[in-house]
Amino acid sequence: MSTVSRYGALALALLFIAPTAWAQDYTQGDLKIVRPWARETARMARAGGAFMTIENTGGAPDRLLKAASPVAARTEVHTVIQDGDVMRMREVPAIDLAPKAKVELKPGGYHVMLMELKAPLKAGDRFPLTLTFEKAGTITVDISVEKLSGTAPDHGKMKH
Ligand SMILES: [Cu+2]
Repeated sequence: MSTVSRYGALALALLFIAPTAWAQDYTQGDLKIVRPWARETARMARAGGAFMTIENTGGAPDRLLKAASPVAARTEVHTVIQDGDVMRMREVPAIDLAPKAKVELKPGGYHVMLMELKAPLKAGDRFPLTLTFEKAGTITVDISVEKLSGTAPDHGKMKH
């Protein structure tokens, strides 16, 4: 099935569930991708972060190598490091997924950086994100854009 028709079917299915019930998990080979989401961005922001938990249920290590999305011209895999009293983002070549490990991509830590956004990400929107793993291959997940309360770092404003 093509990505386009899969998303068409997904959009149709969404008509029948309440938005608050949205919390789709995905399985790809030995990997489970739990609750993929992105933070709403400010109106003029050109970058945003996407987050999820990736669980490796298998007995062999895997790695998240890259991500891509039609909402961003460029996508990188980032971590956040503390540099004095400044938090900075760094691109990483991959995120290691050890056997039986659960790796959380979250604000202030690992994230998928959506760069050169074509439009701001608005709470309630959804968009596809394609993840490429070394062993498990490629999977497209549906990202739900959410408002983020609290003081988690705003990835659109952080230094690189
Ligand atoms: Cu980043």
